[in-house]
Amino acid sequence: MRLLVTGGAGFIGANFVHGAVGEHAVTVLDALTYAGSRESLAPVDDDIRLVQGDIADAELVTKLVAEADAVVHFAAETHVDNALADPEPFLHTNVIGTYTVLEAVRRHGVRLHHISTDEVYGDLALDEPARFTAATPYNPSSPYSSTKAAADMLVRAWVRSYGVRATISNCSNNYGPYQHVEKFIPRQITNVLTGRRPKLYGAGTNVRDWIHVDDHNSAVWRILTDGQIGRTYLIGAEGERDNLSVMRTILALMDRDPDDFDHVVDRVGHDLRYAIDPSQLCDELGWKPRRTDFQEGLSATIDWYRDSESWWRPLKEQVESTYQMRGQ
Ligand code: NAD
Ligand code: TDX
Repeated sequence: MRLLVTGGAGFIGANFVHGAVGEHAVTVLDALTYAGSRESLAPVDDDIRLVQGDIADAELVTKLVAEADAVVHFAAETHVDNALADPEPFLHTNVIGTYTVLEAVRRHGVRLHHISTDEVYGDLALDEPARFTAATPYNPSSPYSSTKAAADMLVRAWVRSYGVRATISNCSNNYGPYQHVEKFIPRQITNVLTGRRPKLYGAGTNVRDWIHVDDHNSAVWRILTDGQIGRTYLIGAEGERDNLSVMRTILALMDRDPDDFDHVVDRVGHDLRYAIDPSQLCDELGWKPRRTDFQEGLSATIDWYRDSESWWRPLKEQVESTYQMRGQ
């Protein structure tokens, strides 16, 4: 297949591209914002075409889409704290950018898989027995999740109104190599590695449903190849954990005292709990997550950050000074 991967120089996209080369001809379209990095694609440099550009650039997107058999659309502004500070880039990329991709696939009749998040469903109470399913109403809380919800709605409307051949997936929190150090798990690992104290928002009771990035990407492949057009699939790996226990696991794996961290100012409007019911994807498409041993996955991720200091070191000071200004 000739694949166009938007956001392929970001965390999940780069891991996806690493797995796609060899069997497929991959073009990456990425604006290389602060979150994208050529170095994340260094292992596959010779096997891909990297085009630096904006997904809201209609002329460029239309040209690249015309050359592709399928588009996997990862590109987005993704950090909730950044969206709270300045929502405009989230509207531009997540809404106008997705609209631009949709118009191009509509024009050329190209298959699209749109990557989204469980945050579009809002949050759950800690003791709520129900988890998110494809039938859960959208109820986004943050500027980030509201722009992702808007993008999902555009995709659904373009399928229904124009017959665009698209699928959507909404995944839970990913972890693994090449994740930007602004995000929770890599921030804490690199805090320890640089002699800083890890930072927990509020009391740390918030629950996230963790999935290894390789499992997210294997599900994306399954949906791209076997998914039913127009459908939404929820991707999760039964990985619910509260932030305090994730923090303590990182500290234990890095031989630090369990209380060796700071509580900092909580996130405004902080979603309490996300939880995905992945049974539909497992039952209908026969997908199964494989990297479900969280300690093992976290330990491998810690090793990756230990061994990849040249990848994250140039980002670290800037990220921490921004957090410091926000009291986090
Ligand atoms: P990321 O922030 O690491 O990477 C995003 C990439 O998109 C970067 O390479 C960036 O340069 C690129 N980009 C941003 N604006 C662009 C634009 N206007 N034009 C072209 N490229 C642009 O993000 P990620 O964590 O890899 O997330 C990828 C996708 O997965 C996003 O759509 C996100 O909403 C979704 N998602 C992420 C998670 C998670 O836990 N990280 C979970 C569920 C869903
Ligand atoms: O330093 C921190 N301390 C802390 O306690 C940071 C950066 C975060 N947190 C908390 C906030 C969240 O409860 O950890 C949890 C995870 O935070 P993030 O890594 O910022 O992720 P989250 O807000 O849950 O969103 C992520 O998962 C869904 C991705 O960033 C989104 O792009 C994806 O859609």
